[in-house]
Amino acid sequence: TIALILNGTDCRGFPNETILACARRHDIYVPTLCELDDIDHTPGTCRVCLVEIVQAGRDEAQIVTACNTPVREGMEVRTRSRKAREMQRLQVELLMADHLQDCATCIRHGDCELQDLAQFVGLTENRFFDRARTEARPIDLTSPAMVRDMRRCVRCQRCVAICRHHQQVDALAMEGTGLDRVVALRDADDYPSSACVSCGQCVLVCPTGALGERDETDLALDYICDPDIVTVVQFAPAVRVAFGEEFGMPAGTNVEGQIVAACRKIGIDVVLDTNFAADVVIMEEGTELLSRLKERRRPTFTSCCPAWINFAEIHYPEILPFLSSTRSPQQVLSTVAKTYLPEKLGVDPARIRVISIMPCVAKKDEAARPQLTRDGLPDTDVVLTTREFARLLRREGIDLKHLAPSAFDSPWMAEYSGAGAIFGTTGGVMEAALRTIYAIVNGRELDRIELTQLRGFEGVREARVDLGGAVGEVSVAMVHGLGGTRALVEKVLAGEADYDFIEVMACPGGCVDGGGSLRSKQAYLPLALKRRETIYNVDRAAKVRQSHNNPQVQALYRDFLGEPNSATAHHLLHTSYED
Ligand code: HC1
Ligand code: SF4
Repeated sequence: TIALILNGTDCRGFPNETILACARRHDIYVPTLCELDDIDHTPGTCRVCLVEIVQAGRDEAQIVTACNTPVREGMEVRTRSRKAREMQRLQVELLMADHLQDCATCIRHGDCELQDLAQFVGLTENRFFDRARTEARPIDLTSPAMVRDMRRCVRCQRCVAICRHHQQVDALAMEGTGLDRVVALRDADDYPSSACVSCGQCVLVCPTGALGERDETDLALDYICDPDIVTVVQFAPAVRVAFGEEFGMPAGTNVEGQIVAACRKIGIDVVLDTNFAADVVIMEEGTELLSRLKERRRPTFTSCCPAWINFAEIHYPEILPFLSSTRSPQQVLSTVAKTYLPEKLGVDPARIRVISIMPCVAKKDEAARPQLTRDGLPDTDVVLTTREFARLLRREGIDLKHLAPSAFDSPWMAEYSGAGAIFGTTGGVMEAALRTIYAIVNGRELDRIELTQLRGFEGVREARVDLGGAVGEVSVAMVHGLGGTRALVEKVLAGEADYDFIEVMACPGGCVDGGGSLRSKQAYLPLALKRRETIYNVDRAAKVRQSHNNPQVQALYRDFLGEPNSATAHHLLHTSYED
């Protein structure tokens, strides 16, 4: 090891270790902005990790960036000397020079890593701000889902790295030089013509408000406050286990009841559950899969993740015939809320607006698809990411922590099985589907409901499951994150994969860590495992654990749809894809 002095204390470093890494191991904070350890990203562009190296025999202190300077034998490093502090402050001031100054109107306000840094270095003025140059930087509003605001970008390049190396979509690139350098869409002028699939992973790692969702909280409020409109809310399986954190509750707390209470408090008329629709999806997709297996059409890919659908359409159109035609739970809920529900409620369907709360950015894209509209109007009227829903509640003066939980009270479309609940984590859709397919094939339930062989967190997992009867053993795969998805799709297209059914979730972890959920600072996906644990507990505690045993699903088929995959079900609950 290497002996050095860090802030006056003798420390040991490792060969090739940077000063930053060594300081962290010794619990010494050095400010950073561009760097993100979880994704192994150290571009050295922000230069705020400046520290002083005291040189024996020299008066002049040497200032270096801690993130890319290795420790050396006998080195003395000061992170809090006057010189180091002054240089850190100057660097943050320079970063602020071409960054909008209106923090109070930024969607990242209060949760921004640049604001934290300004506080840390004690920035009290901004001498170098160049308004004209800053305001000339582009703001891209061409996506229904995302906003790319280069007036708030600090050029950390985390977004470029996550998109290129982790998601392997490579939709982003740095363009321009010097102060005009910005993150651009690679080979495209706007989102619709770019390679971007709206997975939102770039938003999760952006330290500022440069990347975010298109905020629709005002539209939601317009509907909620309009007495002529009947507002219907649905919220995703993962939202209930990934929302309490926004209000300071421990990671993975189940706040389903508080969300129901909050919706009532802000004046939502009908609170429904996307989990219910997940059960309906299993009925449709499971039946579809069985007929495809009979026809020996394999594999079938799941179709509930909208960033995966975008990815297939943009990057691998040849794979589209293999996708299940079943709409996602979000869209199934919305369609049924505008057809079946109005009959039950006795209201004119034209008065209904569906607000959907999702841990996902791409769900906004999905809601805007022309295939998912009725008489020119979208089935899902507003999609709020989990972050926007938190913003909406704050705007209404609600702190989730102080709300007593409420129960759903709708006799339709609110009950769910444990199978519907586990959709929110990688492997969940597969497990839910196999529970029901087994029952259809064998006329009885699985002996062991929990298919633990499907669970786990590795990027790509595979299993063989004996479904008995005429179907026998099936070969399945589950992949989360688009890097692994690309590899798997290429294997399938090359005829090198032997699967019957493949579940794809574009976000690593599945929806529990979706691109629309709470942003962490200086971390990537730190909460997924806690959230997943709670989701499996929701399943364990559920009265009914298979989609086909959900009484409200049975009533929907009995009263409205007929059989799974019936003509009505096909018309309302299935879709098509475009290359
Ligand atoms: Fe998901 Fe889904 S599980 S896509 O990950 O199929 O967003 O949670 O709502 O639609 O049910 C997200 C989550 C969600 C859909 C369901
Ligand atoms: Fe890349 Fe996903 Fe961001 Fe699009 S949303 S730029 S695909 S990381």
